[in-house]
Amino acid sequence: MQNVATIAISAMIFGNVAVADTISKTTTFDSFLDNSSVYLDFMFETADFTMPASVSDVEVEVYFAKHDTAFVGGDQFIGRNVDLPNGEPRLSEIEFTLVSPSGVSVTLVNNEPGEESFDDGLDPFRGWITFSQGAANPVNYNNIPEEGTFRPASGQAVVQSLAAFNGEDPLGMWRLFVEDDVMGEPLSFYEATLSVSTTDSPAMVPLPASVIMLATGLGGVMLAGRRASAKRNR
Ligand SMILES: [Ca+2]
Ligand SMILES: [Ca+2]
Repeated sequence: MQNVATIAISAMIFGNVAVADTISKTTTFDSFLDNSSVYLDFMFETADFTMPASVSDVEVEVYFAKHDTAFVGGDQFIGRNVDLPNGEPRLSEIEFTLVSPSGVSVTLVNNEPGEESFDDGLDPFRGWITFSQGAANPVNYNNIPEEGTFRPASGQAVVQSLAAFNGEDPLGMWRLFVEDDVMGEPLSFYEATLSVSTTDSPAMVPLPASVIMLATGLGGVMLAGRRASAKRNR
């Protein structure tokens, strides 16, 4: 019982209770890529986290469609609520790569020749996919994208993990590289959300005088208890 009280009091005095934050930022694109690429930016600042902080987990959610070319008015972008054109979508053209502020890079979906995460596929895809290292399956476990939560699958030979970001400084510009690497059959990309979780390092937190007085008073009581106990042990 006394041990429990001692731990509680030391936690109050030093304020070294671990703090975990998860901060999410969304960047909207609502345009298309076709034999082109873009970096979507996610800025994380000191005010977002309890400092000091280091990355303990990273998740990325993307909302996109991959589809055949629509020969209507030459418009290649298919809006969120517009039916996708039928035809082969060339799913193998997709790349998503997340880059941390310090330059650590994790490929979530790969389109390098011979390392494509997805098959070309027969039907267009539109949906939300969350990349999370805790997911049961890689995103390409059926060789085509499906809605849900998956681990990255950066090609047949290259396996990368979102855990590569753990321990990083969360502050600064995170960037999601989004690419469609062959002309024809565009990638309509709507938005992405990056969630960065952190843990703080144990830190000395200034406490109000009343708390310190309370702790001191309890310490006095415990000291008296120890004296009494010592006497009995003689
Ligand atoms: Ca590429
Ligand atoms: Ca294309």
